[in-house]
Amino acid sequence: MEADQIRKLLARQHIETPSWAYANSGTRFKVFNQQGIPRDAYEKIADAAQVHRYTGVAPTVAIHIPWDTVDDYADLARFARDEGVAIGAVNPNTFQEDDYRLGSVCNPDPKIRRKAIDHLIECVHIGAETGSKQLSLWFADGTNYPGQDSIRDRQDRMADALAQTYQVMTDVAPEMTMLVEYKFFEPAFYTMDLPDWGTSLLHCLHLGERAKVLVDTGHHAPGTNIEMIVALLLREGRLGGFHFNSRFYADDDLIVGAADPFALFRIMLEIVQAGAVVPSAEGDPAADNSVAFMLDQGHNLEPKIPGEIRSVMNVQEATAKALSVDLDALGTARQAGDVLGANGIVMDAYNTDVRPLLEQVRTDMGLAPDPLAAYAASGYQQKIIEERVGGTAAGWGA
Ligand code: RM4
Ligand code: MN
Ligand code: MN
Repeated sequence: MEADQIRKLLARQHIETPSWAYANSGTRFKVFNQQGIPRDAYEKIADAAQVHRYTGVAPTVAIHIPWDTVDDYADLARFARDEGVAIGAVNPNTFQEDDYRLGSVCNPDPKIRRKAIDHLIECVHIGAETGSKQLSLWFADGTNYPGQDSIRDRQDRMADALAQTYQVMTDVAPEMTMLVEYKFFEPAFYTMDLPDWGTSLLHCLHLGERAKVLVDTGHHAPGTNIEMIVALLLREGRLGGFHFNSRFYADDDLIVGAADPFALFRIMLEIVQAGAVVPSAEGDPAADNSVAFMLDQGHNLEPKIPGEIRSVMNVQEATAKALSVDLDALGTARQAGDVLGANGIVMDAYNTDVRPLLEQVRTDMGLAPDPLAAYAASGYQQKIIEERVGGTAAGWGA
């Protein structure tokens, strides 16, 4: 691909940040409190807007309900617009109440299932009100012991809950896509009701075209070849999006591209080869094969806004490297059975320093070439530390 074409694609890439990345986070051992943390959804969006201001490619922010509950969602969407961003994926939360001890939509008790499904439907309405394009579903549902519950009945309950929600989405939010996330273990350890991409895909196939799989890069067993999953889902038109983060061991939710930038590059290369870096037909959701790039991370030790800026830059660097692969030469080498040649072409691109290219992209967009330095010089961090005194800092309740 020509350099100016690469720069154009990079300028159009869209990487969503999560509202929860700006809140206090930690592990089950300790949540560390930082200064200047947002107290509500409005302040989280203001912080997310900073990431977009300095990177130019993070124009939406995902919300998590009830963490981001507000009285007036239209007002929240208006506020986001004034800040230069928009509301991204709406993430229901069915994992933090005592009622959900035995699961939410897969719970054996129909009353609890009803409550959980109603919450999913509430989130569809919030999506419609805020102009969100995605309903992003992750379930903590599962069992801890053999015999605890019927694996098959739980699948039926999952299918029913998804179908009810999909129906409402079709009725009231025609622009939304349902993203179905999976996770191989945790919090349940014997079975998770959506443990892998195959299970998510099976449910999506039953639902309809606007149900797609969400790949959270931290939700696989160590050593899983994630780009293989990505290639298969892209081939079926069912890769809805990513939750990017990086992991050393489990669901670490650390900065994307930190633990294994090569894996991130390999994933992006599959997306580049499928032509799915940016929407193929803007305005026409049916013809759109692009995937939603979303971050799902927490910054337990490092400051939040710079942590998100770094993460966006890491995704950009992996994308730039993947776009730099000479696909014509790669095709020729593959056809000729030139194993070393083909691998060499991919590795050459991976080993290219794309930082000057990205600086150029930012300069072309009217931005400072170094987003982290520009943010540090802006004084925003000091301002929120001074202003956000009193109230309750947002965060995990650990
Ligand atoms: C889960 C999953 C979800 C995210 C929550 C906070 O492990 O990754 O996507 O919303 O964590
Ligand atoms: Mn996730
Ligand atoms: Mn996760």
